[in-house]
Amino acid sequence: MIDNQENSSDESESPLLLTVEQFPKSMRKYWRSRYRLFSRFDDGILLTQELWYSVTPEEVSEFFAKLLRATIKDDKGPIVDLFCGGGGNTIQFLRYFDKVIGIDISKIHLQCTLNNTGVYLSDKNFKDRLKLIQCDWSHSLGTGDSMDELGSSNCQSTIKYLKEQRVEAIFCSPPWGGPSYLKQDYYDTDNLEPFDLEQLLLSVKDISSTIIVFLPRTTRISQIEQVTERVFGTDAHVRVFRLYVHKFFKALGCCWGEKFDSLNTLSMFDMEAKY
Ligand code: MGP
Repeated sequence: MIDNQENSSDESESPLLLTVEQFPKSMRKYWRSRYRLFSRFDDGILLTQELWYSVTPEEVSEFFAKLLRATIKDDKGPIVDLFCGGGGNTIQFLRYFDKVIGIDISKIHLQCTLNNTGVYLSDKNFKDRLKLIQCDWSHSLGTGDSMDELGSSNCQSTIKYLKEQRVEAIFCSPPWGGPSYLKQDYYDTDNLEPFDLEQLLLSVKDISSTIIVFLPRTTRISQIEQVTERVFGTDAHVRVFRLYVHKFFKALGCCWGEKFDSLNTLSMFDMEAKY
């Protein structure tokens, strides 16, 4: 089920964080938001410390899944959830699409994704529709540390596989560098991990021409536009959604690709999907 593409040791993985007693004080707000992150939290959701602050709130994940469903009429290939983390987005993509590929550097994140997807989907055949791949995306541009040739070749074989799948869309929710991004007035997309926004777009644009990147709400639109021009040319444009949860502005959803030009967002409102 989980393709172990890296030979990473589990010792560096962050442990599961499951009860309020285990929470550092600075992170209690995430515990209070647990049902906004996962409405079915009590049914067995598993998250690590890193996942608590980076998982996409369910309302936003469902918005992304509906947005892609409204954009992609006749899907033949899968949706890729790059940096799938705790699986919040993967779950919603599986509700609206037949096939999803989740990719993450961390084995424990992939295990959380698998577990959390099982909490939501009653269709027990979902495992046939979901492929999880452990891959360190920092090797995707072939510029990674040459000492780690194994990681590099594993990442290249993942990319080769993705190109064969005719991926319909690639959704990226990369690490922003932790919650401290909120201490700055503006977020600089050069601080994204494993590399900046320009490199991230370069690393995915040959896998699918339909791309979404989830970014901090404090990112300047002008920076997103400049990167768009550098990667896709002067005629290219990006569609940016401001994402709210219970009226609070949480993040930006940035969409690239011709398919978003003709998108009718009204069609998203009466969509229904399976659990
Ligand atoms: P937040 O950054 O803690 O801001 O989480 P919040 O809750 O608005 O803070 P407040 O103190 O102003 O209330 C907002 C959302 O951003 C989270 O639920 C995640 O979906 C997302 N998010 C936060 N971080 C640090 C990351 C990250 O590193 N990567 C990704 N992909 N998403 C993140």
